[in-house]
Amino acid sequence: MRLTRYFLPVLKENPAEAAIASHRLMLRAGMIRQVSAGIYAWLPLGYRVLRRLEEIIHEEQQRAGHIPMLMPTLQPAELWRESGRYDAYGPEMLRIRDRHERDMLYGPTNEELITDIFRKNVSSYKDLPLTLYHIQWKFRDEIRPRFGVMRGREFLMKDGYNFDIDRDSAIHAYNRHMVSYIRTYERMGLKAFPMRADTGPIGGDHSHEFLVLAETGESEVFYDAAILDLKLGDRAIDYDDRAAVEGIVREWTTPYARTDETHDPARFEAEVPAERRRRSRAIEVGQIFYFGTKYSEPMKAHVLNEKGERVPVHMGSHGIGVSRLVGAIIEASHDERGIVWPEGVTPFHAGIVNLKQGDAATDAAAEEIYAALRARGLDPLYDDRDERAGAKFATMDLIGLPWRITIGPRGLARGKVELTERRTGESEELSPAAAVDRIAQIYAGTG
Ligand code: P5A
Repeated sequence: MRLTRYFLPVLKENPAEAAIASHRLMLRAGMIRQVSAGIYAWLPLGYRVLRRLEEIIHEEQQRAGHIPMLMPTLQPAELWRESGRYDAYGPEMLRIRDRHERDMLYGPTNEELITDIFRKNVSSYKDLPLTLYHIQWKFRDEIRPRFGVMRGREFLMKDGYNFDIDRDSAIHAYNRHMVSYIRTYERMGLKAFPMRADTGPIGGDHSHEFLVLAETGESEVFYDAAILDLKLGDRAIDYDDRAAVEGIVREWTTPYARTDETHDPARFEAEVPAERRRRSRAIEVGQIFYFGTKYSEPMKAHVLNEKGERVPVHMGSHGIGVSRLVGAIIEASHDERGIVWPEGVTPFHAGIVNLKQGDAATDAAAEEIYAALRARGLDPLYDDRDERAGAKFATMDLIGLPWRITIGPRGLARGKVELTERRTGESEELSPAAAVDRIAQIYAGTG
């Protein structure tokens, strides 16, 4: 993309309404604009990151054997009356009436809707296990929407639902979700830890939240510092191997890690040596639940088991806060100059800065590098504006692309350009071809 043809409305000043870094930087970098309290438009740069997160989520969900689909944002109230949640959900639910006076709602989550689809289409254990998921906008009329996309009213969620014949099989689905989420967050460059959590309005007796440690987080967590060393990396995982998946879950859930709702101070002290006890703020970027027959019983989602008996199906639901993640990644990765995107989620792979726009030699070199990166399947952002070098660097630093190639007349006379890493600020002089090679190598493993 050439910057002169893009839409990147960056702000020079800090917006007064933004209380935390991610909100401020998303506004300043031209990623989002507020439309109404807790409701945002995603401008092109923000939309790219959102799409990138969706791609990673789709890949990891499908690797775990989960099937993508798409349900609507609007749902009929009847389904929620069946489960008993229509009244229980309270004022957080946005209720709508259509022209036929039918009660509708903007879905805050989809347990009822997916259970209805399931019961109308599946009747035998032979069609199980089944896990369906989608990535769709949700609405929760939060009393205090704040921190930009962190606590929105309209927000993007990946929500998945498993259907299994019995508890053991459903627990395997729960474990698959935990492992696939660990991998998903790692690919996004985040350290997110599963912690024992409360089940809230979703219900059930088994739940973990995924938390990213950050001072500005809205959750309070207590954990054993041993969790900080856990890493899945690129080890091979057979998601059908129950024991192997459970082994990984055990690795991640054995050290003490709980949110304040489930925190047990006596146990914390007994289990964790004092020097490893940590208390911190954190951002909840996902949550998984096993709730058995909580929805399948009242909604009569029954299947025939092997003995020919009609039994309610065992279910769980599993969510990732996709739009919140954009904020969480920035909270975890920024400095005083702007965002620092992890390579796995960056909106553009590299920035190209031409220090002397209009100069025949630098223009030609910039075009060549731009074309070469694209030929390698990469997406560069070429700052081809007629602007001072300082302004170009400030924009690149603000929007946080991990790598920058700077082309100036002096270096070019010696056949060199400069390759700079955003995170460290370190630069190296290379030939244009070597700079392109280096960037292609860096991204070779990030999918
Ligand atoms: C699991 C999937 C559920 O709703 N039903 C379907 C279950 N879980 S949850 O924990 O309530 O939400 C899942 C994730 O969505 C994000 N989230 C939000 N993001 C932005 N603004 C909000 N107001 C908001 N509310 C929830 C969180 O990341 C949460 O973990």
